[in-house]
Amino acid sequence: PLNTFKDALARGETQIGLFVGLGHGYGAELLGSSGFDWLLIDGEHGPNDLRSIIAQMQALAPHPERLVVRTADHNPAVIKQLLDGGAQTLMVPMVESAAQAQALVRAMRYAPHGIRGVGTAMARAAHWNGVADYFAQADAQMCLIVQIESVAGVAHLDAIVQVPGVDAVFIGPSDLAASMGHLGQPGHPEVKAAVADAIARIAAAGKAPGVFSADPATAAHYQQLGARFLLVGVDTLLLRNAAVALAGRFKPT
Ligand code: 3PY
Repeated sequence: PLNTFKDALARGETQIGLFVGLGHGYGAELLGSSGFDWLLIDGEHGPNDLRSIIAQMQALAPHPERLVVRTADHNPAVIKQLLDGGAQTLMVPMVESAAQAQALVRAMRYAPHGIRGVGTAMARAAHWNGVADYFAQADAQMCLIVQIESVAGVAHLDAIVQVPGVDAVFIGPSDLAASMGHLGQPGHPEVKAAVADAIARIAAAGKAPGVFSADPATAAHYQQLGARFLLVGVDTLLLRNAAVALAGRFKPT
């Protein structure tokens, strides 16, 4: 299918999303129709491997426009397997240079534009008019979101955002805070100022800025500053907090 998430980002439409950290197809299925524009299957911090990610992609098959997968790292071999399994939009953590961004763009494209190997056992082909149609369309449908979440990444942001094939830049406030010497304080004023500056620079370059905050007021603040795709919560925290609150009503401590 054509990548309507990529198109929405290119048009500057706001996309509100949720972290999916449960690592299970059943959880992804429950969230698929929960009202969020996009869902981030977290292959970086969630308890995931390739098969659990593919199970979640299958669970989200009725909502392909909502599916974004975060990789654990920059490994092109795993990127290839995720794309063959059906992912079209990837978020890649900890990008710190234009060269790293270029390598990721190439990992997501077939020759002559990249190094993606040509698989014949691809699940994705089943959703197109055959393999030839997929090969004709795939490169153009790939959507790469790079994550900026370190002092080095922020320093090289202007070069990273210019790389053709980088569709959007997502700022990771927690890692950025740690990198700035404020571990555990994504709401620290210096971190918030750095996030605001990055949002402005990404938007000025004509790319979509994105950011995470589980605090609704902070997320709304970043949205006002120009963030166009946001993660506003985490499924594991929603489940845990709802369970604690309900238990507490019957068993006050
Ligand atoms: C971070 O905040 O560092 C993240 O990667 C989550 O968005």
